[in-house]
Amino acid sequence: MSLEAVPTTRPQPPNWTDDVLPLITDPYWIPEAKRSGNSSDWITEMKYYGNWDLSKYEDVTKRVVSIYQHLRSKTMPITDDPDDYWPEEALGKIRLWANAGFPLDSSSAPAPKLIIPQSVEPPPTYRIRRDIMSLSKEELAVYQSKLDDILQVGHLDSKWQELGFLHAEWCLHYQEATFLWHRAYLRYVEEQIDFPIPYWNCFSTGSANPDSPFAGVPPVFFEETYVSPKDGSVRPNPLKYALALNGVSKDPKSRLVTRDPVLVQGKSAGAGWAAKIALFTFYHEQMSHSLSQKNFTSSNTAEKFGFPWQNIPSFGENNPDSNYPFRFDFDELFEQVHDNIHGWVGPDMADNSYTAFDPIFLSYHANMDRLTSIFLDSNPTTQLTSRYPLQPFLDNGTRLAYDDPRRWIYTTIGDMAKDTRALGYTFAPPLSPDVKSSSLKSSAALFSAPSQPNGGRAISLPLLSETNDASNADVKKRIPYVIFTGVGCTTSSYRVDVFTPQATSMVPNPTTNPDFIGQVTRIGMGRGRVNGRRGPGNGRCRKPEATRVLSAERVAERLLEGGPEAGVKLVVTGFESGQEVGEEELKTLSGFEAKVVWLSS
Ligand SMILES: [Cu+2]
Repeated sequence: MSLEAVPTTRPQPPNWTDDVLPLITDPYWIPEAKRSGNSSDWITEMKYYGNWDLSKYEDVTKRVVSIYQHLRSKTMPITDDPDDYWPEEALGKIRLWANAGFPLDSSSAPAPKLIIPQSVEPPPTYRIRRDIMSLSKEELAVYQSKLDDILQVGHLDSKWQELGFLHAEWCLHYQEATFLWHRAYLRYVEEQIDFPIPYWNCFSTGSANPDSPFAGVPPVFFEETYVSPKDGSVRPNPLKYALALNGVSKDPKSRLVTRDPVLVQGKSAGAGWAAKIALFTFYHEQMSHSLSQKNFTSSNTAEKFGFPWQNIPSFGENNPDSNYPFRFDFDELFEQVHDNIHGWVGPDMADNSYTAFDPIFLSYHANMDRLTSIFLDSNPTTQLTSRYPLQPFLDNGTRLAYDDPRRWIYTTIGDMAKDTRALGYTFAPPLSPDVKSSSLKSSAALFSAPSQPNGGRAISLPLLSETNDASNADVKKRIPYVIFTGVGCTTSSYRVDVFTPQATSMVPNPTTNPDFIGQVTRIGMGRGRVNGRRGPGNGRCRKPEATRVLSAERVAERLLEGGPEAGVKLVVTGFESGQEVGEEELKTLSGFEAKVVWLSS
């Protein structure tokens, strides 16, 4: 290692007073509004953790190597916001200052000595996925031009069409791989466009309030034009004008992707808008419920992956059936609400074969990926089936192979379950904050509170006689859940609205109808590229063994009034027809029967 750091070419090395202390007390790379607050937080934290003062010359000189190493490896500062990380330029100042013998101010004579060698490792760079609502017009235009010029969303025979089919024909659903498969997909798309996909935070507090600018799908998806950063020309907005599957939308009148008319109209839809946005009250409850679980998954795919050990509190030779319950795990509960929001956006987004042709899909999934990473960070002892291949992705989702028979070369669940920074990206915090979810740790809190190893949470389906006995003195302390079992792939998409047995109104509006319990959306896998050639049951769909769970806590009193056997009323609506599905047709489908169970809280 040479002494290149010694300031032979510079008249003055950095000194503490003019150069180093300001990095700590007035970090120039942080937006001005947050600067002094962040600075005093860093100083307070170091006083707390190490009992030394980051703003004191003596304390910093004594610990400079360790401070530099922690700053550069980004374990300091403790933050959720990648903007807080020290840039390479600021780190260089600290290094040169130390190697010059810690000059106090511009009058101190340098005393060169190598203390911190220049790093051989390149500085880590991440793509930072930002809240799409926080991007300026110019920043958005860069993203729009990538979709326009590289992916060519308006053209057949384009990368965009290939990506849409890649999702339609290879994606995994109803299993632990779902969100990690989609992580690889997003990663691959980002590699194509060399740009971090901005996320649509549908878990923001604003998204459930019809008057908030955060309600509904972000406005940029409905804008007519954008200004190309390449040549300044005004062009059709690719976030709106994307060509649907083979140029035919789920709504066959359109060549372009289509969305629910209420979302297109926005606030001018009046009462329809308010009712549509009000559904996010439920979606947020469902998301919080899934994020508050302790297990990512249980190996209920026992016949494939082994024993469902996470559900079993103690092993015995006669484990009762009730130890093998429906699952209260992150992956299934999160997929359930994920399906609802797909259905909520409408025609193309509501069908699994069509969905990835709508650019909303990318921003929507970027957010689901963000929430998945929050879950994984909050539950660092999560166990997954690490070796399961996520075809057709290779090399952490950066490349594809569609027909290579070597299963071991593909990206695996384990590859995708890593800290996203190991995969080259991270997230900036949302503009409207996430709905509070008390069990979640921010990644910053992880440093201060070592996580408990989780042994899994056993939630078993109690015997019906036990749960549905309304005379049981305990019942008031229990929470009712509406459970659908035997859920699997269907060809078409359906919306299932759930009401109390006394319901007289079948309007699915949570604010006006006290008998509305909630909604389950079943996203159809579609028929795929050629009618009839591909559909559910081609081997990518598991046996119908998933469950869907709605909390009915809000209507507990009314369910009790209805008597223990009363159950719930369902209205099933087909997405394509917009019509209620008759009983005869329902009998041919699996997973459309609900039961109410009362579980202790
Ligand atoms: Cu999805």
